[in-house]
Amino acid sequence: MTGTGGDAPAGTRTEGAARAAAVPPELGAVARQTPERIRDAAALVTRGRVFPLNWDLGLPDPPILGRGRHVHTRIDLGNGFDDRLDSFYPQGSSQWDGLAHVRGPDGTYHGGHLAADIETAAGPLGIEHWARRGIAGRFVLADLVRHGRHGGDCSRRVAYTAADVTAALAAQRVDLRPGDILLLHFGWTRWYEGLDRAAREALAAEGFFASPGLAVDPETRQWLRGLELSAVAADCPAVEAMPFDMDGPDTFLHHTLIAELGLAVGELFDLAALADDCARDGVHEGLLTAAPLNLAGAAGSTANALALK
Ligand code: UVW
Repeated sequence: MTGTGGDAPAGTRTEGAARAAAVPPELGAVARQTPERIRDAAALVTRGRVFPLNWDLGLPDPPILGRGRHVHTRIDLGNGFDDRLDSFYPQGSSQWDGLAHVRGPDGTYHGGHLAADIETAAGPLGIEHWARRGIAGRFVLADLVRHGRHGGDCSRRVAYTAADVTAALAAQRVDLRPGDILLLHFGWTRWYEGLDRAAREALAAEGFFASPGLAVDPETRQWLRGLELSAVAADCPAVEAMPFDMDGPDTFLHHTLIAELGLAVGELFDLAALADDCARDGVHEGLLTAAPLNLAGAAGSTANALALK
């Protein structure tokens, strides 16, 4: 994604490095994943089932939202192989958006940090701070294919409000608790897999094409503030409904999710098998773990996420 709107306050790279060295790393809302909550989430693993949430690294194909296609070279060593990835976008497929991904409408990043603070590999908002800690907690899956309004047809912009998600969770008889990781199943990855080449190319060419996702209305933002989640992840490209207006103060939910609340935001998670399993056994909660790339100063990472039930 390019062009998040707003002008960053001035600051040089050197000033930024000095300031960044002086401020402790920010975990944002991931700090809500306390040992007690992780222990309780682990107790939800009763069947020993593991659901990898990483989509094929080569999907979407062609890449969407301005990202490029990685080139995978297998290097023949004579006695085996190594790999090389060129033009690799860690946020091209299943991904975490880190705290440096989007700044707020006032031009500052989560915690009031300035652009100069994060233009350094030693900055307080890099994804490495989550990598060094790990992401782990109770997940709750809201199945908006089975309990929503779009029936898994992801070709239109359908905006899900707080009331919609709350109703789905009530129908599934599951609650949200502080520290949780909310998973939103819109059916986008499965829908995309059913598209032909021409339809996929049309999406890639369009930029911010239509997609279901969370609404950006005041009630939904207030609901998100009150939930005290640690993360929210979805199988659609932006968690929020697309298209959106990135430049308005109240029209881009990433402002609230990342810059204000400091949530770990997951996109293009492959939730299809997990959602099918939850529908089968009626259990929409479990343990989620993820190990973001330990890449200093990065704004995002491949998801590297597993759900366990
Ligand atoms: C948005 O930020 C809207 O999408 P992405 O995280 O894929 O850049």
